Amino acid sequence: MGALLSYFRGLIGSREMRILILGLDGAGKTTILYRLQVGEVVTTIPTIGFNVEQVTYKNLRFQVWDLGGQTSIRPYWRCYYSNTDAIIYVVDSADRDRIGISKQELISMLEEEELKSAILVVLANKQDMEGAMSVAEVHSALGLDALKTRTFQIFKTSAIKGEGLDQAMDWLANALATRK
Ligand SMILES: Nc1nc2c(ncn2[C@@H]2O[C@H](COP(=O)(O)OP(=O)(O)OP(=O)(O)O)[C@@H](O)[C@H]2O)c(=O)[nH]1
Ligand SMILES: [Mg+2]
Repeated sequence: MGALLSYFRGLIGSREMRILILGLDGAGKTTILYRLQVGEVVTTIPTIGFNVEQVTYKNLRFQVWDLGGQTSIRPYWRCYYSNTDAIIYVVDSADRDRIGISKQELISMLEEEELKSAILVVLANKQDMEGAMSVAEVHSALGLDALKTRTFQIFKTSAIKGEGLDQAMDWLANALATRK
């Protein structure tokens, strides 16, 4: 019985996790995807459609989908929701004008049935920019206090400087490994 259990645990453990990176256009999603994959800053152009890459982080394999965030593309996000283990939601912390729109998009995404058990990681990105909102400001502007049952955490990051991503991925890897 014990052997059978560990066999099934092994099967689950080796399954590739499916992660979506979402957020408004220009938030830094594609920059973050390639930071995670190749460990460097790549020059990006606005994503029309998606990028998908295999990312290995501390022996865990992820299939990471980076979707374009422009207004006209956002309605297509839902086509990618099924079987998603985690969402990395990226915010441009320097974009105070659009934080309200970002909040609305986050709320409507979290209402989706297909995402009800997905783990949420919010990245308050572009912390290197002058006048960027602090992680506490982003937390409150997105209304994260209202989340009741969702497993989530917020991190401050600078994709350009490569800061904060390790902490976020460590937390996510742990949350995925220990989720019920
Ligand atoms: N200063 C600063 N710039 C960043 C950071 N992360 C990304 N950028 C820049 O922000 C711009 C947009 O980054 P992208 O990664 O293309 O944004 P995106 O979220 O993929 O945008 P869409 O594909 O249009 O949805 C690029 O010029 C990046 O170099 C950061 O942490 N700090
Ligand atoms: Mg992009």
